[in-house]
Amino acid sequence: MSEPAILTAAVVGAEVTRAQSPHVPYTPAEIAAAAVDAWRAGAAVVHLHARWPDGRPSQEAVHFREIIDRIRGAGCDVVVQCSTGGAVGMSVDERLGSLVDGAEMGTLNLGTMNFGDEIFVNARPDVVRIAARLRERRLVPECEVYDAGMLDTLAWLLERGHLAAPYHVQLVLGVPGGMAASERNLRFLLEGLPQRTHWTAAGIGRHQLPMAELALALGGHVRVGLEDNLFLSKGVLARGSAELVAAAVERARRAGRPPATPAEARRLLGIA
Ligand code: KMH
Ligand code: ZN
Repeated sequence: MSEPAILTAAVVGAEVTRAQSPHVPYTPAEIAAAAVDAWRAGAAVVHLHARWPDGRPSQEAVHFREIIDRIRGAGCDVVVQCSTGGAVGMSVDERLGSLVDGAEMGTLNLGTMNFGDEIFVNARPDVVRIAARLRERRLVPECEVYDAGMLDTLAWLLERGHLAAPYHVQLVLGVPGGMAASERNLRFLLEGLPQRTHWTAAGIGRHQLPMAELALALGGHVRVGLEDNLFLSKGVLARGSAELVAAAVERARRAGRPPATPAEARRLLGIA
């Protein structure tokens, strides 16, 4: 039997806006509802950002707490992963606001890069500091890798003891300024992963579902959702992340990879 596929739903992110799609959730209630819908559609993990009610990105603890309370209040046992990436331009202190009680995983962005026309700053001391905070709070890190050199940073963090198992790796392909979303790039990154590392691939924009299919075929896990892609197919807006999760579920079943339940995802990811 093939390993179950962990489907992660990235339901809002920091960049997409209602001007681009009316389905982007903003308030804690809307974000929690999007997370619960994604779980009902088959997601085992939700990757959370928060917003102010006017749509500006927020890393405020009060917003993350409300989102998580609402998710649990709906009887939803999805794995909760909070972003420490936040939005371009935020300080590390601000970004760490998301690591509230109830979070089970936190992201760890492994390097500075062009992010569209902006710069996403993750200086190595910042990465070490965020890794330490994740360890203190007993959260499983998800290492966000956008470019090949970030795998060298991953190896450096492991060698120096800043990071230790359990950790997970997210290969984010297609951010303008990072590696493009191609099969060649994904295969190249996989060659550089430490042995026995669990990984997920996230393709940006129109690459989302093709990358999901490829990741499933190569033994990886999948991230979909409005943070990375607003469209279900060319010109057709997804009415929420749940529709993209449903599309990923279909692909997982076709690939002979049953979608993992949250309990299976916790076991695979080493979440206590
Ligand atoms: N919003 C991006 C600049 C993460 O969640 O850790 C960073 C991001 C990564 O979304
Ligand atoms: Zn994110």
